[in-house]
Amino acid sequence: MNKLQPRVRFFNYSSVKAALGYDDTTATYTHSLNGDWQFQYLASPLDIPDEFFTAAYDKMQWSTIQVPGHMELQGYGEPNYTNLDFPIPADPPEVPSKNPTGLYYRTFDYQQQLDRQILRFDGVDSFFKVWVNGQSLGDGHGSRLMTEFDVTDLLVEGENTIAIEVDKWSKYSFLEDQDQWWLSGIFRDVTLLDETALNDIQITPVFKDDQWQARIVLGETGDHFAPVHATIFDGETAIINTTLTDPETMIDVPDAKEWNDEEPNLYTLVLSLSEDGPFVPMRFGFRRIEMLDDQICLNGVPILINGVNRHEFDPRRGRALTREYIRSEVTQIKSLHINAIRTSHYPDAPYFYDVCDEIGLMVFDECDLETHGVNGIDAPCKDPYWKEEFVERGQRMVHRDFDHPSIIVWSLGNESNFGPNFVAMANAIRAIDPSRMIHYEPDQETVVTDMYSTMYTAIDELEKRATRYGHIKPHILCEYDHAMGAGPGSLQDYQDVFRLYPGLQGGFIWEWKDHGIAQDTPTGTKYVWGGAFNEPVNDGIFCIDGLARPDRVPSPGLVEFSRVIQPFAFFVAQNHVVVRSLYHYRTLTDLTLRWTLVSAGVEVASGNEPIAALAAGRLSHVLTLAVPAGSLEDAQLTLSVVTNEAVGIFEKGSVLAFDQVAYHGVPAQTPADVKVSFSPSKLVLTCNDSEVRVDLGTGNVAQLNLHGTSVLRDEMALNVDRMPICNDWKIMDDRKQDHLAPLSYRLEHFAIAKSEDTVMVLLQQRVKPLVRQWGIELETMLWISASGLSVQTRGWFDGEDQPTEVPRIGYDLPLTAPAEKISWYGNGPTEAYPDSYLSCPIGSYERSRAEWGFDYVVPQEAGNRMGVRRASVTLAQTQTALQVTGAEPLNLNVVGAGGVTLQAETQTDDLRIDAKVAGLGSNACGPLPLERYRVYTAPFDYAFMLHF
Ligand code: IPT
Repeated sequence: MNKLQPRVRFFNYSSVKAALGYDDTTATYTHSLNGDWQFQYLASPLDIPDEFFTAAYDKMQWSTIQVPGHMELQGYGEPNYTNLDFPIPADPPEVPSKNPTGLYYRTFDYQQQLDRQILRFDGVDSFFKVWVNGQSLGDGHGSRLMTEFDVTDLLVEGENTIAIEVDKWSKYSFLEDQDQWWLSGIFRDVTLLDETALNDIQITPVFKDDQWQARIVLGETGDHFAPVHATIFDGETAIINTTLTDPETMIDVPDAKEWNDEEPNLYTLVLSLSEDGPFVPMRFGFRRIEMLDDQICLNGVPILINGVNRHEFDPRRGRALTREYIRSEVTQIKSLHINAIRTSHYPDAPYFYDVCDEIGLMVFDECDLETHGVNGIDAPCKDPYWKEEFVERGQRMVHRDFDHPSIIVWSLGNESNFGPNFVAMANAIRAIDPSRMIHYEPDQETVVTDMYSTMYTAIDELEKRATRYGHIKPHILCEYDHAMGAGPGSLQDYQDVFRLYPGLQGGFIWEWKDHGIAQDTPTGTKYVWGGAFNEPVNDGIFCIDGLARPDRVPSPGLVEFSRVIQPFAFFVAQNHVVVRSLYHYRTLTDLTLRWTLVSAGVEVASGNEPIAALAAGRLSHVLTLAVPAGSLEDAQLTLSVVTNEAVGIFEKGSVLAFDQVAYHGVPAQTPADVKVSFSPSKLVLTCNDSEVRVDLGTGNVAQLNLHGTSVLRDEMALNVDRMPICNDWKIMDDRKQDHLAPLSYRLEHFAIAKSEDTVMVLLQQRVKPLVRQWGIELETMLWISASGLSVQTRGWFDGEDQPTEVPRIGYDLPLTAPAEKISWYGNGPTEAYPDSYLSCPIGSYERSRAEWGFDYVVPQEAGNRMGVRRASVTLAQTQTALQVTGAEPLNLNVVGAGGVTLQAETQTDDLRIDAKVAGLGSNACGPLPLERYRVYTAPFDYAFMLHF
């Protein structure tokens, strides 16, 4: 009867100024009951002495305990770590009669200030009963949810008493089986609040007709709605002043600045029933979450979650976190470029969301619900007995946290199977708040959820799912790259697929930090895991599986994660650099590119280049680094983006991103005049008297004109097939099924960066075979400068039916005239393949077309040259020399048009520049090439240059 319906968490302040300060620890009408309480620890609730029930508290024996805090971390009982097992019989809803129980008691002085008084518990684990001045107030549960009681009729002026019984185990424990230490007690704030009739505040930002509005829904106690003064502040400035005469009002907010995780603009609504106060502030932000083109979008932009799962944990205080701890931890997370947090697996302390709102993190707010240890056929989610409890847990979370802009998704819980109680819970959540999306991983068919969610999915499996055609919901990895001990590996590989596939919108690493409990020893602090307290059932080191140590020292894996998700990407060719912003919203001005060139460990040159204002997702200009001409041995170019001014939490001089690339040198600079022009179907790039044309349909280089001579007969395109050799015959039927050739090409996206003498074109292409569903995502950078056309390509195979191997990966250049003469520096003089090249030492060689490929009696693939550093191919007729160099040794071949054996009579050739070429084997009668000589459909990258 005294228990309040779920509502938002708010405070009354005595002045507008104090309200805008938003520090509830100083709110006049707020009386903290935190601090030392009298305490008695019992083995069971059956042992509670009569004096407790008769309020004869001074006749009882008391020790003390700190509130907030856990009993087990203050000498009462011991922590127990389990992942999914219950350390009690899995016999819901029954709990053992031996059930550690804490009795809490204190007095407090109180003078009435406002109409009604509320007693608020932010977190008590797991079940409690309360008495005020000896009168029973009721009970509470839902360990990480807020419980409030109306105590107006129970308080007296002057001294009051409050007594609380906390049971460690309750039937609700079966819904709170999260992978963490079992720690009980009053572990979050206890507060007495003076309030007016104002009872609830829900603010929903609404974007309509290009205009932001705030929908304000207020709750009041009593039968009539009393008008409420409402002022919206932008910082300290009142921008809207009005009186709300209805429980629901729409307020237009012209020119509202949007909230996003990069630019977390906040507004404060200050409400009061009377002009003299008290004043209730509520922060909010203008942002919208919607599904556009099957992607979750924040303010119209698809999100990419680079997040962590975060448990609340302090190695000395458990889940009883101080505000300082929360702020410093969340700030640390933000400083590492992490942009999202899943509150695994329960709603966090309220202050956490204030910090996320303020510094900009996207939050998946997860309900306090995990039934891992009892997830069988009679899992609680399927049992009507638990239905109401499921629904209420959802409602309590959503009501408490309704106004936080950082929360973009409600998560129904973790690992609790799927069934009708979740359907009811999701419906109840949508009824309160249709403005956010719903997540719940075990809902694998997305019956109630807005997104697919999986855990620890392998990258190839993700690619398969991502490339399924048809309109499907997006995919989020609610947990991936388990960070236990050394590792996790493949962070960049995950990042690559997140960035490649629109349907993959990122994920949350499991998990942010180890939960080792601190123990002081004569030699210093050590951190212990499950079993350290001789728990008969425990899961050992599974709680030591974070990116950071318990003391928040970043592991190498965390440093790596931060590097992988850094907000800038670098593209480099020789001494030309393009920086790309990977931010989604913010434009950054005042950035510097800092660079250092080191050869054999010795610095050769360094410098700073200003980067002009860089909008989200955009490329910078081509920045040219002043390095001396000539080639360098064993050289690395290290680049970083540094802030010239403070940006959010980053101070002036912060390194926001860095990269290092191998550097081979630059030729003496010749003046170049580079121009870019478009026709509807072509992009034309000219440099002095040479020209490169890119087809805007396929994304391939369609023409290369060297000083007035066209060298391409057709598009230069990536291919993966070669003419079969005799040793392929047993696998040819399978290979035909893969339809390796011909391939088709589609340009998906391109961007251009330019300077006076250099242009870079970034191309994203989709390459597909006929018939099949597999494909290659290709990202290619074309650089055009006085030196020539530099091609840098990265590719990822995908699709459910993708072949596991191909005979080669590389570009075919259909030549306008036969290759009359080829000279090269590399393995030679004859053909060489990875499993057959010892007779071909590296050297400088020259061969005519007729001498190029071995004339096998049965026509087949022939002629590959390996280890090629540089080559020159002279075309017949024009005598144009097409010069090729590779940053790394290349494969080079001249074949008949379309890849057939060179023939004297056809005289139409293709030049092949391959990243990878498969070995030969002897499978005509013997085995296939050894594994190490095969070309697998793994991601690849390579680069070469065609000189002007
Ligand atoms: C997954 C849990 O969701 C998470 O809480 C944690 O326990 C993690 O495992 C292991 O550290 S569930 C697992 C069955 C994949």
